[in-house]
Amino acid sequence: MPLMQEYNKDAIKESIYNKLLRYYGVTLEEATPKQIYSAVASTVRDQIMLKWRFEKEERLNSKAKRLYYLSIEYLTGRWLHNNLLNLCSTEEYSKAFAELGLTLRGVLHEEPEPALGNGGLGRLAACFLDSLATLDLPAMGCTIRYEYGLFRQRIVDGQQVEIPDDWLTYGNAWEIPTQKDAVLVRFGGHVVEQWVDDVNYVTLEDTEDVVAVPYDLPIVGYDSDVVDRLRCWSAVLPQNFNLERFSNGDYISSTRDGSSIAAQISKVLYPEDTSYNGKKLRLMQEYFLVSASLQYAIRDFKRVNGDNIFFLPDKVAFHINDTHPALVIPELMRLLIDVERLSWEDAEQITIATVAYTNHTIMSEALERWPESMLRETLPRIYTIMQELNRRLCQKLFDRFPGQWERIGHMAILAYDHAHMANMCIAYSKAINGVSQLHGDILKRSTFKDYYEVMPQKFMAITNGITPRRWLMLSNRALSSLLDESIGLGWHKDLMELEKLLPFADDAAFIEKFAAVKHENKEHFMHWINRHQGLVLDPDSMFDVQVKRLHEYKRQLLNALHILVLYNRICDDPGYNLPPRTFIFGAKAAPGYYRAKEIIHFINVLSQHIAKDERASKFLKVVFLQNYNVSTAEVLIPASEVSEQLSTASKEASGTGNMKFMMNGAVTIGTLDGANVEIADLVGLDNCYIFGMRSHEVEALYAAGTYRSLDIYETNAELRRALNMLFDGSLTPDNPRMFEGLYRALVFSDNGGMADPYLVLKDFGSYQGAQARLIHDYTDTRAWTRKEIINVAKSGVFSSDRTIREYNDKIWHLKPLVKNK
Ligand code: 26Q
Repeated sequence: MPLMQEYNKDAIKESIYNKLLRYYGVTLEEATPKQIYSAVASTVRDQIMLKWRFEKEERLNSKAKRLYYLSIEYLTGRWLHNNLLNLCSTEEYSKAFAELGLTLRGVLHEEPEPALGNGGLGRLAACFLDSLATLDLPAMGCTIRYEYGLFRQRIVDGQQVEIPDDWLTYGNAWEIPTQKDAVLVRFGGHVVEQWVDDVNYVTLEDTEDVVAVPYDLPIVGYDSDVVDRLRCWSAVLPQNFNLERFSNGDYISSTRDGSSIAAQISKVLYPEDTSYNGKKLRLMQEYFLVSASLQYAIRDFKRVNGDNIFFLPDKVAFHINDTHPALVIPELMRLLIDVERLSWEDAEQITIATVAYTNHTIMSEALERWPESMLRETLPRIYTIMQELNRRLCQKLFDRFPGQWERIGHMAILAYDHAHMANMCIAYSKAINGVSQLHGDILKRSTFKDYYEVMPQKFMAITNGITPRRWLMLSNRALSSLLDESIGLGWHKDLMELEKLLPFADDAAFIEKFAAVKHENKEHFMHWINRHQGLVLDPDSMFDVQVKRLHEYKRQLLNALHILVLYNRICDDPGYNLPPRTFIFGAKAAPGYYRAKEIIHFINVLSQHIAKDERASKFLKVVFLQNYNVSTAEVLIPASEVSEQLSTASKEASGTGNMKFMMNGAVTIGTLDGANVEIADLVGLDNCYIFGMRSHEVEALYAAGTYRSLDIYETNAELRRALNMLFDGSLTPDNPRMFEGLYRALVFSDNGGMADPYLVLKDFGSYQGAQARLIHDYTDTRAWTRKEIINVAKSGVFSSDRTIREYNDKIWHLKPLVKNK
């Protein structure tokens, strides 16, 4: 990479001086930290743009097939460090910073956090882009340029408070507006059909139109010449928008047809969707993303490959990340039929050959269903296409299962007044993918069993992965250096080489070095949290971590109740003497998810309660991290020793946090769910702590309907005591019944629903047993460190490079832009 090597520290320094002067008219001494960040980012961007050209030209020359990966979320985290790393420039920049009196950490910290996602699904999309570019594969990520990302979380009086995330206030140094690729997206209106010479022409009239303007973020591959892009569409109202009325607060009549909802499309990630208008806005967001991306993709296809649309499946792949972009299917049909003038049959064939779908959940409330009336009103032409897709599908199903109306209703796209998006994705795409082996099995065996019977060849399971660039090289410099010096540099390009570490697991000198790295990372985190939340941690205590979205199925409550039981034991036993532990939680609850917020409150109350007890707090500390996000994860995960992965078996499709912890040497305590199953297989039962019901047992228990958590409450005295503390005033004397709702939901089936649906009580005893083994093992530092090393050594398979290769071999069939590298 001659280009980057020429960009040495002196050139970097000069370029930073120049940018400061030209952009802001200031010297380095006068510049604010934000200006410095921005100048630095701009120098990095200059380097990227040179490579960007290469991608453009090479893709045109080779007419390479391109992937469009559509996702309503992209949880990218900050860019500067990642771009430096992937350009192999971190070292030169660090030298330049040192001479300028700056620190890398200080500059990085100034970048606003792009939080255009919630959790695993969005982060997976970001890891995929990193791997696609690294593997030189031509790809474009597509999403929405939300002006406000996921809320920022503050904890006030122990409770979550949501603050708007105005991450674009200071601009975004990486984005490149690309007005020339703007397209029109049309909503509402009515369908007009015209027969001309036996051909049915369908048009839409009186629509409400929105302009989709793309802003591209460059995606630099690691040590690669390819720069892919993440295209973020922004919604702008066209000229007929009446600005004057809008500024007078008359939002409703400010647009031509009297509705203002379109103006909100790219305002915020997940607007509340409890109201009709909230739901409709979300539907509009999904169509906006899909329609803009597809129109552009077809335009680009023609520019590169000419007008013969029949070649589309050879040149373009659309990937649907969960059902949120499922409208790709009817929108592609619309474009092929109404615009390209293909027959239904041809359009259908092309669509199926071009589109693939990944499912990320079996939780029924997250499987998208839209009221038919809303679709008809918002997207009338799309709706008529879905009707026809449904009619043809049901006809085939009827031939196959005559008279089985219930089964057909279950498989239909439109049934019981709702559109079932997952069914459309399975029926009209070439592949449906599960995100771990277990999840893939569950989709076949249970969730989409009927479909599996009809089209088994479409079902795949490609286990998720994480990019080792961000989650090891960038976030864990200390471990990366130790790896370099012990197993060489091969792991940078092939993470399976981490296995070379195995022999070192029994090498006393290496074990010591590895433990020192962990300790250094713990101290680093300790300073970090001290700066951010004013907390003081003991770096010699065990760091035990559960960070992820807050959801009942993830069972943060299981962890918290176990801590409460430990606390009671300490209070009861004057001779208690086990290694001190710091339990760290981080989680955001969806704003409308009452129970999840209650759990956050409970964890915070528990934390304060323990902190007040001088003796107990020698052994236990509970920390709730505010506003858990990608940047926090980068500091926390390398410092972690125990990774809590407690989901009710069958509910966590894969998990990717579990992989990040493993790769950084934390030992998993978890159920046999999602990718935990594969982690346990890889490291062996001696190097992780597995507990709880298996997924088939959970399914059988639900089916039998015989579970009574009350029985467990009555028989397990320690657990009962902890549960009683939720309403007896021990934790909250001013409001004794504060958490009675939590307690009741675990023990009684108040509202006709099942008590303890996520089996917290059922798995408690087994969890407690695993915890006892774990804490016993931790006391032998050497044996424990050995487990950590084995975890790192076996984590190579979870590189998203492996995941992307599998997707490419089985589904996309893209060719690298650079050959013989
Ligand atoms: C659906 C309908 C209406 C509003 C919101 C939603 C919605 C939003 C976000 C549904 C789901 C999500 C996010 C899901 C998610 O993050 N899933 C995770 O995906 C990871 C990547 O595959 C898996 O590892 C996790 O197991 C899975 O929980």
